[in-house]
Amino acid sequence: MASIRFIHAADLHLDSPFKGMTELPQEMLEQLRESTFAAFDQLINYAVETKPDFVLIVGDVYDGEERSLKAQMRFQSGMEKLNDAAIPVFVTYGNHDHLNGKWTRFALPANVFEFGGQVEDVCIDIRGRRVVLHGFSYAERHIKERMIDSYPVAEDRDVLHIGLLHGSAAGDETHAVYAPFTIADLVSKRYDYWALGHIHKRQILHEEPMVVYSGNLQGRHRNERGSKGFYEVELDGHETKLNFVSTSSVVFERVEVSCKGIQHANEWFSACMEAIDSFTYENGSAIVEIILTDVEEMTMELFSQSGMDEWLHALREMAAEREPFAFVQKIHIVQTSKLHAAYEPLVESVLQQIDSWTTEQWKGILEDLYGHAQAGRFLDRLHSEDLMEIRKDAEKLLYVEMSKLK
Ligand SMILES: [Mn+2]
Repeated sequence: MASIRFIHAADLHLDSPFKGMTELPQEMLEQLRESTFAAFDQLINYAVETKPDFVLIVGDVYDGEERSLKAQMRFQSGMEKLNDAAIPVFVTYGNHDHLNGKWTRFALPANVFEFGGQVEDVCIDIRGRRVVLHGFSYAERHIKERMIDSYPVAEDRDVLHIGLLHGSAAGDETHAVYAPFTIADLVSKRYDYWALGHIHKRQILHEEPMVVYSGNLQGRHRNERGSKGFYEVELDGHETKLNFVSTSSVVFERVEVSCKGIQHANEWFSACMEAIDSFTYENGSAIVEIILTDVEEMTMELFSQSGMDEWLHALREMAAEREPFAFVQKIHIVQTSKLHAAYEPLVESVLQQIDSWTTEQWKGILEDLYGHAQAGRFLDRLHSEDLMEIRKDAEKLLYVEMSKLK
């Protein structure tokens, strides 16, 4: 039977205020404050050009429960473009734009279906194929109950079922847990695809059936790093194909700069700018944290000759002249010798663990990689020098990661 193709997006957070970013020069701040809209426009343009069967938006269209007039106006205009292109849109509202908020009313065009406060089903027909969508909007900000229990189990195998759910896995302590579920709960509903929202990090929780967080369209702070966007999904009832489409107009990221052999300030500025330029060349405008690695005594001495604030401001000034823009939010120093003292016992215990692995255990550990249908063909056999190299890399990685914990 013919396949269907749709867009799975979530967490647009239109009109995010980027409150903590006031250090940015005016022009950059304006671009950043426009970024959630720019990302949304990318989504709309992509849909108009590629004409998917429908678009799903799984919660947090708006950043605030008052749904700013500007945000609604821009959303309205996007929905009208999709209406003109005859593309249906299915929207659920999340904890940020729950139904109990107060906002200026707009009437969205006829192509947009908004889910209400209880789990409901919508049947659509795509080229003779029946598709049922199941979802709900947040009736109020804090939905702590297991909404998953209200989703019906799919009985009819010739119909495609898609669940829309804005919430998080029970027991996830990194986010406020709303509308909690377990992966087993989702799988037990026998749907063909679960379109999740709420967690801003893009991730696939389960395959067959696919359980997917598309992540947000645009990063909002330094903990929402990397390229952001939505998934284009192709479903035929047997196979699911996912295509990630990037929309972020400003990327948050950590950029590493090796300070090996650096003795003079100009060498340091060149090393940083080279790293920044190559990052923005690939990713466009960016807000970066610079992670200085391989910092030896000699370079520490250089840094001590001026205040760290001065280094930061001088580097910001240099980066500000670039197009696409780069803003250096922070500089972290990973000083090789000092770190060793503080983290040595911890790293040492990990290295001892690595050293204790037999050849058989190494094989087991690397099995996924070597057994991979595509990647496996490109890998050489591992020699003992390679294992030593991996051990060294692991050591370095541990120090770098731990230095970021401060
Ligand atoms: Mn959100």
